[in-house]
Amino acid sequence: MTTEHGGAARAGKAEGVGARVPRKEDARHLHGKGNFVADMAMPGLSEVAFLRSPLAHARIAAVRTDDSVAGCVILRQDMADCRDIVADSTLPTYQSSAQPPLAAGKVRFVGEPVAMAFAPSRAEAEDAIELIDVDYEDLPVYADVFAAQSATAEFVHEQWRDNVFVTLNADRDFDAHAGQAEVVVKRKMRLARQCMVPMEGKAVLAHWDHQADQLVVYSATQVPHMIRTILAECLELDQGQVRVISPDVGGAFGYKCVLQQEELCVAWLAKTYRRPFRFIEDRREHLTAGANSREHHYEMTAYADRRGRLLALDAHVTVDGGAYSVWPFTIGLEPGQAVGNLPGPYAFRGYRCVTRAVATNKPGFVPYRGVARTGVCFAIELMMDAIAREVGREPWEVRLENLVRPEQMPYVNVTNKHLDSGDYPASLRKALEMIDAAGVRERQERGEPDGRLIGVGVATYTEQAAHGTSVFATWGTPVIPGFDQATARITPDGGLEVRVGVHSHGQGMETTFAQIANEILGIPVARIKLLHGDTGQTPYSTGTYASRSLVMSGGAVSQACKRLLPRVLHIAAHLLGVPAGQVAVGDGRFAVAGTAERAISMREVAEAWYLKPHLLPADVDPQGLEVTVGYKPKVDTGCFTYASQAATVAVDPATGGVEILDYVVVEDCGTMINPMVVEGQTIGGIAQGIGTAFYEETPYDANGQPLASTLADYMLPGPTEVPHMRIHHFETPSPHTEFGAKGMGEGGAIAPPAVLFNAVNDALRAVGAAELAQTPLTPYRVLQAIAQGRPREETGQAKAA
Ligand code: MCN
Ligand code: SMO
Repeated sequence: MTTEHGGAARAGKAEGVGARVPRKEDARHLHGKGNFVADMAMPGLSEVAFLRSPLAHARIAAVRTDDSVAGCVILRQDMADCRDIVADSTLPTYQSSAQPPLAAGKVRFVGEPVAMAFAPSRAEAEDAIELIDVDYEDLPVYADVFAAQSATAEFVHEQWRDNVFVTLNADRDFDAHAGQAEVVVKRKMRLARQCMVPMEGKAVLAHWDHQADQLVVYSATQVPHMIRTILAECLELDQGQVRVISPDVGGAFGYKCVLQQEELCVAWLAKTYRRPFRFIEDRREHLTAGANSREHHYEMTAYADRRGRLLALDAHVTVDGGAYSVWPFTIGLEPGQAVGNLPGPYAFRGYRCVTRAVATNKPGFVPYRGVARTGVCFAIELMMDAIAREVGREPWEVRLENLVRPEQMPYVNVTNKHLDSGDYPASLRKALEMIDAAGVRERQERGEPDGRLIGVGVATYTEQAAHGTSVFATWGTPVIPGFDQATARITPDGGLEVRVGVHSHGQGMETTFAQIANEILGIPVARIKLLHGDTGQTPYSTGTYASRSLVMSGGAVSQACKRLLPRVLHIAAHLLGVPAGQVAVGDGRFAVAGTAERAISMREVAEAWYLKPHLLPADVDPQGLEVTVGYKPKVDTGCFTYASQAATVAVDPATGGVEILDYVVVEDCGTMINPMVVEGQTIGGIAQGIGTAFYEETPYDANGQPLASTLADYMLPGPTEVPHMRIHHFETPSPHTEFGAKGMGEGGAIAPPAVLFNAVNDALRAVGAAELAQTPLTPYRVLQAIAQGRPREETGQAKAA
């Protein structure tokens, strides 16, 4: 059942599930007391700098190092005991790339680390780098994904048969459904290459703990346990000899869910020299040599009836994969997500899709908030608007013809996604009401006094979240997520420690997971401590990505607390001298039902177990007040959060400038643990989506040189570009998860490019402009679109009337 509300705290839930509890983690950040890798001090610490390739594709002919720095400069050949990073998928056709910790033999992108130097300060390390001389021999550069795809020799990876990492094909009843079409609509779309630009870049500090005989790695990572696994493998250490701690992390967004080369290099230094080393990525390194994302190219053909009902879709998706496949998700993740999620919230039944990930001479492609779904939402939602134009209906009317309806739920779609619950059409109708689409149409009729053009755009999307074992198994990634575990331990004074293997780097889990525990055990949120991000203290988890932490680890927290509850009640009942069935829990106290005055505290129960065992019942559970429980949802194909977003924009036809006048969201992530956190996540995601839509691009020239190397040329949205957003919630519980909650951390970032392009294209119809379909939507491109007018040959009728 879908319930609807503005996100108010539910009655009677002071701190539990559904309450707007302020985030516990904010105080330390607001007071500058966070603990980031760059804050750490350690005696004898060496800082590391990397010599990076100035060329995109070249053979390394010779390297000469000045004698004065010989002892502190490292090349690949000095690291014989360090393995390359190999991230292979078992998908058919997959070609394997081995990424060396430092380039060996040749370089494959500008910024690829070729050597590293260490010194007491970063400045001295950079000076040492200056004293290394490398002779390069140019190789043909693949800066364009289509040129790379058709190359016949001198591939990015020389042993390959071509430059294609992997090709995925889907064909579900395409011909049968396409054959019924009355209207055929073709479009091309493209998303630019982008960086992630978290406030904190890569950061890693590693040292050898002689007492524990362990390599200890502090890394700004989302996935500490996986980093431990792969570092041990690459460095040929026992896993027991490696401890990875992810401290405070200044945003991650997917950039930090993979093993980074520099992480491996610094860990190798600490293992080899048995002393501390650190690397902090600077902004230029991030923008030029850090990972890339988002670059997808679409060629779409829609087959529809005259009402705009989509019958079949034919898509070619090309992903510019960069030079190396990243561990553990591989470059297979992006095409895998694209081919599977392109149908989005729609119910059509004919589908054909060819998706390729192609190797080019650019940094590797890394998951970024939304992972392919930002691209596929852009493609399918622009297509919906194009169909609407073709059949002469409103874009929302066409969507309402196509959205999966609530009575069809649960719905298995054309790519076998198990859409679990929700009312997609209702979310769209509500968004239209909030944005006042009818009012915008009237305004367009009247015209604006300042001569600007008004437009309205919508997009509806699904966010597959917390997809688990079976989904990753089909992608054949080196690591497949399974059960997530949580440990819950009541402390001797009646507080609670919760340990999870995921990591919170802005998502507010220190608060929301405490709310889950509070819901079950009644312990105040202030007295619940979440321990996360330290492999030495927490149960294994593949970590935080795919909006999975709440469903998976949060689900495990719920289960662990539920497991503790009867043990606590049993002791409490004994202390109260009544049968366990008569004891009720509330606010960390246990009362005998019906007698308010007979109650004891959690502290008294905990004290009995830890400090006064002579008071315990004879049949007390010897496992005590600590438990570790593993959990995954009943169905592990993921839960599907969805939302409709809508915007009104004003376009200045003289300058090409666009202003967002209004932005609304109607989202449904099932039961919300904390509506305020959900809104914060949504707003942050939308800010990033606005960046994708209007500003962000890492352009490369024909030589593979990155052209945006500072924040003056890599544009980000700031406070003045991000409008106030109005958010409305639906809550349709997922049938598969604890509390019916669905993951939602990425969702905000999925729809904005689609919403804003549709809105701008709607505004520009008045002047007969060409449709814009390439991010970022810059003023220059708006003016170009106006100048070009709409290309007629892009559309046509399938059958003569
Ligand atoms: N939540 C809730 N009720 C729900 C769903 C979620 O209260 N029904 C809360 C959760 O308890 C959690 C937060 O919302 O506090 C996000 O939960 P979830 O959707 O499980 O996502 P994850 O915690 O797994 O976070 C990962 C996701 C991803 S994949 C990216 S990318 C991303 C994102 O979250 N990166 C972020 N949000 C980010 N936010 C910040 N500040 N920084 C990042 O790097
Ligand atoms: S890009 Mo999020 O870490 O899945």
